[in-house]
Amino acid sequence: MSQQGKAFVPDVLVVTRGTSVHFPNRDSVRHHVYSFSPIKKFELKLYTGTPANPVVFDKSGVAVLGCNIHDHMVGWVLVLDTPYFGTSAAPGVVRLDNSLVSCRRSTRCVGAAKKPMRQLGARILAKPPT
Ligand SMILES: [Cu+2]
Repeated sequence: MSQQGKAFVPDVLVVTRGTSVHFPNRDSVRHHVYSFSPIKKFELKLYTGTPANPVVFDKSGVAVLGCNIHDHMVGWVLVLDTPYFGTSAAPGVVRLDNSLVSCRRSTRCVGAAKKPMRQLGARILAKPPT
């Protein structure tokens, strides 16, 4: 998940539990990325380039990321126990095999299923606030 134009790109990153995530800074200004979320608390203090060590997301749930320098920066890492997931583009429809997951009011949403091809198992796990 990079920092580009003083924003997290992508703004929502979906990974499976145990994934290592790098946070390359593609801006010319320094960023200070942190999360206080219970599933993963970490801090990448003022840096340029790519920090040597990735952040390992070893618990499932949602980590909300911010930057100490740029208060408007916000990103979400959604950590799932299932490899079957999709993220939407606006206006918020996710296609999981034959099933559709939609969220009406948010611009982005994430759908996940425990098994593929099972519509009942699909559900919206996170809706970033608009
Ligand atoms: Cu920043």
